[in-house]
Amino acid sequence: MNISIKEKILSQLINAKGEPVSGQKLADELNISRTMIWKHLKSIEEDGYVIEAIKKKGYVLQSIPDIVTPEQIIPNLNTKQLGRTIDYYTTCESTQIIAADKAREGAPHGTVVIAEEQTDGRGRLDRSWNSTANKGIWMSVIIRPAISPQFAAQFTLVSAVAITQAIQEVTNLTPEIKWPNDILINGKKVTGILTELQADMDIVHSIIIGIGVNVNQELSAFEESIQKTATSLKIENGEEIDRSLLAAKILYYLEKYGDLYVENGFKPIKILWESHNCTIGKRIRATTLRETLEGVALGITNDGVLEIKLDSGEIRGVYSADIHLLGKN
Ligand code: BT5
Repeated sequence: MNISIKEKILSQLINAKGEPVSGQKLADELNISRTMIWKHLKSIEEDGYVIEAIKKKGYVLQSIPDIVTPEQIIPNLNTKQLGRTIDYYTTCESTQIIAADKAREGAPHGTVVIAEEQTDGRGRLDRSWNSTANKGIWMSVIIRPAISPQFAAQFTLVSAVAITQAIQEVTNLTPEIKWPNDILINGKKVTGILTELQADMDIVHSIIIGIGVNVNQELSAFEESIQKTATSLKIENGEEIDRSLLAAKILYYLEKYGDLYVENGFKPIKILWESHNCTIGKRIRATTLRETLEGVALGITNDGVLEIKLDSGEIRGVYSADIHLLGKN
């Protein structure tokens, strides 16, 4: 892991939780002069942090900016590999496009591309994804699991479980997963996941997991066309959420469940997924690229395929679809 001196200083200030950090101690520990420490502190202040110098005691971090820079995320991070390299943008077209290029260029497992704003955020099938500046988590995670391509789609379900768990822990809200890639709160979409694959016939080179979480938006921030179907964590619980903390938690659970999946297969993930889902047992309409099916969602198979019992009694498995919940069975 390559952490810059500036990141180390910031990390110490954050970890001190409001207590002063001695300039001399920092200089000794990092083996640099007090003047260099002072220069790094100025640079940290330029990023929006407010630091107070208390005579004879040291530096106290008074406030942190609401940004999702590596300096903000990494101190909250409890992972081995995920998020250890973070490529940060104040604005970009789509983190997914940048991550795809980086993956092709050989970026290591766990590399994250994150932006404050996307001007051309993408959903599945080239749909667009509203990505208001400074209000959400718009990130793409490059992973390189040793699995064959046919199993890659299951990482959408692994990711859904991880994000649900992270949201639950940071907010106390209870999100639900709508198969395959939506996370809902009170029936409205708070998160979308876009899983893309770079592979040969029999080997996965990388999976790029695009994660969009609506965090601190007001309803008016969404385009009118989705104001009835979208929501944010702030709308649901009335509080601003620390986006860096949530991003770090998502990466933590993504690593934990990703590893669990690679080591033990889909079974343990399936159990977690089922406990958070709001699709099974419901009457649904599934629109695939080829057809529209209506019936009752019976469950997901050990491959993550959704099984639907049609009114004719026939049971059909769908690999990918848009699901409309029609209500109780
Ligand atoms: C998704 O597609 O839900 C996947 C979204 C993935 C977004 C992330 S952000 C980081 C990374 N970089 C990217 O460029 N993308 C990924 P899908 O299931 O196709 O849903 C798209 C539909 O959701 C749209 O057609 C709208 O109806 C709706 N929608 C768009 N923006 C939304 C938002 N912010 N919140 C809720 N719904 C939204």
